[in-house]
Amino acid sequence: MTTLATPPSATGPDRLLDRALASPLRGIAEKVQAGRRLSPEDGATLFRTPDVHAVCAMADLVRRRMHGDRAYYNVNRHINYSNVCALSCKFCAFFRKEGEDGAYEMSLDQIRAEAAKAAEGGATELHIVGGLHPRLPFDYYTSMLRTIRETAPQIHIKAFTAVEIVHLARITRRWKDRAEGIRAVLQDLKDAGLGSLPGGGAEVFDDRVHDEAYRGKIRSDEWLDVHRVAHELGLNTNATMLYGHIEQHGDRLHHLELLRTQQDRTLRDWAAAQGIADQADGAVVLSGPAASYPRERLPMPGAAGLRTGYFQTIIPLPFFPDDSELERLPGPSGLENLRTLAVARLMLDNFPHVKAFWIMQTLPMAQVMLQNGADDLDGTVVWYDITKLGGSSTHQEVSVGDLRRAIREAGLEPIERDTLYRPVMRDGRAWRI
Ligand code: V47
Repeated sequence: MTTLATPPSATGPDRLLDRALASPLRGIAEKVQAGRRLSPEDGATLFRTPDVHAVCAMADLVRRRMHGDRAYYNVNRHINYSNVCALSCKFCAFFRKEGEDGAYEMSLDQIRAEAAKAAEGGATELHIVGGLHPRLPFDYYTSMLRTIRETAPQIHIKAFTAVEIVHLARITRRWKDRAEGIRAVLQDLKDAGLGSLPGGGAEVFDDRVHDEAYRGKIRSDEWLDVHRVAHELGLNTNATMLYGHIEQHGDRLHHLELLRTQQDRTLRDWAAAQGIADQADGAVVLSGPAASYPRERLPMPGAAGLRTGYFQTIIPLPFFPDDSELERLPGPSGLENLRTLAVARLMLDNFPHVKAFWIMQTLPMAQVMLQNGADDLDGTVVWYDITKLGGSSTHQEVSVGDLRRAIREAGLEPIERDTLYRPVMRDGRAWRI
């Protein structure tokens, strides 16, 4: 039996990993142990095998290598500034057309009040997204950011999906030269106070699924371009994957592959400065045994040799069918959620973090995921309009105590982080990095 280079875990998955080493998954388990990149064929095997526990054990090994016994949460607030959207994505139950019952847009005064409440509650982050509003001018978005900056100067603003960024480039007629248009919009938003981009709007990078379920939305190349330019401007970003609707496992793997390839390019110089060896095809793998990382294993803002932003976290989002045009579909099962998160951890070997977004996974399920590849639960959230658990209101809040307890019960140490995953020192509502 091979000995692991990592300390044994309180969660006891080593026994399960041994099982993977002795099973048809042996070839994959050996690669994971050695820190070699998994191929799309390996990913397909991980989705196919009945031995979900072995998949999860390998994901847990990787998580422990990257984060030891730490797991993260943050104190944040989400603002969905408008649900009016020019698009009509079939999976979405959030959007309304202008003038339709329930359509809204928040005024700058409402935004200011939300920012003040967030600051009073000790939040370190505002997560802001909305629909593609056909009439709000660009000035609304920059004023929103400046208003928040004035009201709550310490709070990090993570705002606007790549889809909104492209919309803003279009309404300001800066879309002719795509990369330059994106850059100009992002630079204006950054000047007004934008701190990072959330991972939304990616859905699943596949043209067939795109045309059937979210026609009219930006495609994968545009989504990836926005994030690439954001990284060039020094902004960190996240990535999501919406699964469990009309896509197939192969589509999920293709999605993960595109993210992984882009992150390789982004991290190449930093990895060289860290003495991290390139693998075949320039792969930068961050999930190997400790000996592969003579200096830092994970990128952090301001690190030596890091001149750009990067993808911080992947957030697998399980499809919620309720009230959407795809309501006939069942949505993914609990086991599928667990497996997809574990596969994302294993395939995205160059993404520092994997988030189990408790709002969509439920807190009990997100807690289980902490032992199966996830290292982050997201935050206190407070209001969330995009998806609601059967019949619940948009008020969806957990306390810091709930999040910390969930992490402790999973055998891990809860660490409050800011948006960029720096540990937060807190004294009540006051905090510093
Ligand atoms: O882009 C919409 C998804 C996303 C449904 O970056 C749905 O830290 C499931 O991106 N069922 C928004 N999902 C959420 C998001 C996010 C969440 C938490 C953290 C971060 C981050 C980002 O929600 C949308 C879309 O993909 N979504 N409708 C639905 N019916």
